[in-house]
Amino acid sequence: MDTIIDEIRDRDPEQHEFHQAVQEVVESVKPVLDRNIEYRQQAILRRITEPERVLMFRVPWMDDDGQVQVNRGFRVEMNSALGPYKGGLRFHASVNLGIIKFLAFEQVFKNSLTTLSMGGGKGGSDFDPKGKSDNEVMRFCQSFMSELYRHIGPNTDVPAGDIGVGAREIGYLFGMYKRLKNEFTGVLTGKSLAWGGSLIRPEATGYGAVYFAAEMLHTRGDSLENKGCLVSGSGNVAQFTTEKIIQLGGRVLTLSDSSGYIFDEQGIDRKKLDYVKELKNIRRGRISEYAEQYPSAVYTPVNPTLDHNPLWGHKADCGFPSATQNEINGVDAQHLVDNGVRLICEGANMPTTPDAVDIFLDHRICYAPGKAANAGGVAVSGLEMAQNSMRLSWPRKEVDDRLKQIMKSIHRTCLEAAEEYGNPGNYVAGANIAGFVKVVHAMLDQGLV
Ligand code: NDP
Ligand code: 2IT
Repeated sequence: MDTIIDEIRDRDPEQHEFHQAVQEVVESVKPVLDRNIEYRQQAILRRITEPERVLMFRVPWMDDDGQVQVNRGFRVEMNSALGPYKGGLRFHASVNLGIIKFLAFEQVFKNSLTTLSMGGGKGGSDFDPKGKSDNEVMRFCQSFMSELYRHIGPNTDVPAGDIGVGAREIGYLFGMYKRLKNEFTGVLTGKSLAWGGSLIRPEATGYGAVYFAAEMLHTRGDSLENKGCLVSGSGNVAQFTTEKIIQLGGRVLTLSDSSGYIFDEQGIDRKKLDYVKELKNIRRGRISEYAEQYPSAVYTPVNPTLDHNPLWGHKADCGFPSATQNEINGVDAQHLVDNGVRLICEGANMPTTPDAVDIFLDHRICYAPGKAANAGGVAVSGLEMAQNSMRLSWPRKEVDDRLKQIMKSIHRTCLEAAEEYGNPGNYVAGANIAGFVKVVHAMLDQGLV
């Protein structure tokens, strides 16, 4: 196994996030490989870590000043053993091939855990939507889709949103696909309700993460009632995580964006959350404005000279990292533990560095990795695909009930797999093993392809 990780590092030395994601999965599944000699004979690890297809393309577009801009587009089709490639698109200046590969790799196991028929993929661009006009975003999306449309389809590869891709971007992308293919199909998820979207899809990732957290606490005879919670991010996942925590009686104390964070000692209530939604989704403003609106809050800008993020230094019972990868490092994890944190539930993908994960596990914190805890988003995307295929829409309660059931079932599956392979209570081992085993069985059934 060490050889495989070395090979991956030597082959693509700059893909640090991908190495990190692979290392974690490979370490977790060692007991599975030890029990199944066939997996080694069939070179399963080599196959599962190599994308089935990688697309990279030029995305030229014209800005409002008439200047030509060129971005890079990506789609990594990682694994189709369980169904069509499925996973979001991320538009963010930091996007590169290593980040998209790590996200596509995680997506394979996450989608497997949902039990729906979805393979894993991820895409995106280093385009930064911040500060761009709606027209610029539309021209970019149209150019992006004018290449991507060749490679996707409702039974081939079904993209969705992620950082920087929300309802607006999905609309522009869908419009261009429809024009190019002359087809109205469920080729993207996260669509608006009026034209094929599913109720609860916008809420699903955040709600699902909180359902998962509630399940973890339940195993310890506890609940979210009166729990102080630190939430990072202020986008889709953070907003609906906050909404569900409030509904379940918890208190959210923080939110952030890439410029800084707010700490509101009185807690973020429904009215304040409505303000955040309007600020971030409609005005596309900055979280610093929250502290101008509500004097109970203090805004702290990002300080790049610090070796830690002060958001995680506040005393709280639960942490819900919901912004981006590697946002909790070892120093942050130690601060959280010293302050008595009981639960960390990852709304974001891989927000915790490996040394920080070790600190949580060593201290027996309830720690839920993203591929289990944030699977509610892609699960409801799967339900959107099902509704599109039937040309029907289910009521809100039906989708929410299915989401709850799926999160409960993922929670149980993680615990059972962890127990079966000698690591009881460890959700990292459980999620990786359960997700992996199902994909591997399908790969073996389907032969060497
Ligand atoms: P959004 O674009 O809606 O929000 C992202 C939030 O995180 C913003 O507040 C953004 O701040 C902040 N952020 C982004 N990059 C950074 C960074 N490098 N440093 C600090 N803050 C940052 O995205 P989502 O809420 O959809 O995604 C958040 C996380 O959840 C991601 O890790 C994503 O992969 C994951 N996820 C999303 C799912 C979904 O259904 N949307 C499903 C499962 C996981 P700013 O406004 O300054 O950019
Ligand atoms: O990381 C993720 O699971 C997502 N961004 C959602 C993917 C999807 O296809 O809904």
